[in-house]
Amino acid sequence: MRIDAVDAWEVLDSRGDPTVRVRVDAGDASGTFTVPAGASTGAHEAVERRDGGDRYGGRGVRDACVAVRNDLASAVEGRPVTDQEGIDAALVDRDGTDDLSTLGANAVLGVSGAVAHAAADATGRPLYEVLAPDSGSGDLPMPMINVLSGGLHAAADLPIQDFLAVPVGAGTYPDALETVWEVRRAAGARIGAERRSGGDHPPAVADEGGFVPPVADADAAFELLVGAIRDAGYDPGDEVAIAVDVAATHFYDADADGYALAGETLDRAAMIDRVVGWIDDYPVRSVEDPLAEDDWAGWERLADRVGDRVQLLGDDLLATNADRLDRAVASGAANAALVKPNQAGTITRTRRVLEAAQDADWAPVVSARSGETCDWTIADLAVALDAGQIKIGSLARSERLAKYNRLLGIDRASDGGFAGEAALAPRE
Ligand code: 2PG
Ligand code: MG
Repeated sequence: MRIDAVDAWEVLDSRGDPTVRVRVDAGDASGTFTVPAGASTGAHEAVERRDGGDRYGGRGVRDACVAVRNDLASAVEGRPVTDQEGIDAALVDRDGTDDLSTLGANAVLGVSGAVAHAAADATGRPLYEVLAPDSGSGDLPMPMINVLSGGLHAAADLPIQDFLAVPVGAGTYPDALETVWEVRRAAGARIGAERRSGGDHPPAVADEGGFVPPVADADAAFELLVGAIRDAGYDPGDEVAIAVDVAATHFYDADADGYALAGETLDRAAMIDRVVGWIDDYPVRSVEDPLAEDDWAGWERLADRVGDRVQLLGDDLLATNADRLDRAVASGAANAALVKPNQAGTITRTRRVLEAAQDADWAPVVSARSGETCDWTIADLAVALDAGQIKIGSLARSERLAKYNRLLGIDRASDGGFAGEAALAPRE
């Protein structure tokens, strides 16, 4: 079945910002994909194209949609819709730059993702099978689920971006969701009880559905989450562990060469000590972006100290970029890689980075962005490539639940194997 039409138009995402939606037609089959967008974006991501100007505060994507229709469509029309690799190569070639800055990574990924969905429709198979290697698809991933939000995702005083629960004691994917639902509810009750109004109304939520906690320092947030895990009846550490996305790039002050954390600026050594302190004091099992995206020396030093005990997860550091992953593996700067399709720019590039992480015995974690739609492609990607872990946000807001619920459907339709705690780095 060959591609005979490609269309693109502007829609609005979960923050109400414009984003690119692409539809690919191949005979009677079709597929649609909608591109996500980050807020705490790294400097090394493929380049998202925005219109600038007055429309939508400069965040319009009409030019990216025009690029799909005028430049990318002709690169893929006539090609077999199941040739994802060949199509992705043609898309990258048509852009002509490594970071996809000519036409825009949001234009390129839009087509790449829609092709995958059209291939699923054309072959009558679920997306997680179409994206899987010949050996077949993998297990349902262990989710790390956002409970408390700060940083660039919330109008909070807390500079650290995400405090997440990892239900390491859960034996199935549905159990994992139910466990964190209880923890999240307990966290909401604690926050509600501290507010002057008290009562039963749930606290305000941030971009990814996490609660905005009334605390400014990391220790208070860790204590709140540990307390919520206990309130929910779980053992902190053995049954529900903590993951944290420090997102340190976004409070690193280049002029001071230091980390500006709630009223103090820490130099690299002090920041490393601070992170090690959190790992020692709380049941922290995974730490994402504890240092800034180009602080390679800091990452290596931290990995030397704690890389055999906890998952050190590179997001801004790696930017789903094959060269940066190679460098990090060679230098031992981390032991896990966040994998975001829109950092990479095509499905094939995303797959290659994920597989390179697996080959290095690192743990890949497929991740949503803070700006999303009800598109659930990453759920299928995580199962197809047996990623082992997924990060979608909290158990609230439909753009998050669309993906959690898609995984419940895959669990129902498949054998329901669950990656479980063994998916986390460091690998035994
Ligand atoms: C991150 C993501 C998702 P954003 O930092 O990991 O939480 O945020 O999409 O804003 O980069
Ligand atoms: Mg991150």
